[in-house]
Amino acid sequence: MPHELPALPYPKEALEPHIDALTMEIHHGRHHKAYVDNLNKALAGNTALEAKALPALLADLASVPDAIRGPVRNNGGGHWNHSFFWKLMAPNAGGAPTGALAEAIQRTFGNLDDFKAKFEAAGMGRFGSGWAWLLVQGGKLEIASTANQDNPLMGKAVAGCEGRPILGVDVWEHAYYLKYQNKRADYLKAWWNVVNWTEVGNLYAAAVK
Ligand code: MN3
Repeated sequence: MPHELPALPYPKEALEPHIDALTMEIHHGRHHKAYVDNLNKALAGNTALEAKALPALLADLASVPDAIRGPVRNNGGGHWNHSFFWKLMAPNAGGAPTGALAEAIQRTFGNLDDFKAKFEAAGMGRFGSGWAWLLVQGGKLEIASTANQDNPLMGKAVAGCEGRPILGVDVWEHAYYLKYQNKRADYLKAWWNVVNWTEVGNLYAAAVK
């Protein structure tokens, strides 16, 4: 099987009380695992596509045969998005970005609080299921949101936005319902307490290099 479920980079209870252990266990062990399994199932027998790295596969969905394009988009997107998402969080994290990323946020959004408000609004504004993103496009920071498991790697024609994601939050109900029920706004506010700004800063540095 070409694609594998990555281990969580911390124990499932490590993000308590902001993200509860049962949510992490189900989100990683069942939802993310299902994306990986279904991606492998969709690609089975197509050795050229099986050998392709996931970002390259998502960046060129047009080259995927019609019969499996939908499953590859949904499950390949789901696999990439969640692998990315786990690394953006850490225990004892939160706080504020530093260095070049902090300066870019200030330059683009005025200050960190205004950035957070706009990012939360992108998450709140996504009807149904999807993601909110902070991405680098043409050297500049942008906030975007995508539906379902789409992401900016898929390009504007598919996902409605493009660029290199440096932060992303899952606003599917499965990401927060057990603890926050229908209160997506409360989840998004609490989520800042687990954001791994060191990782986000590294992704920013790589994206503007
Ligand atoms: Mn999810």
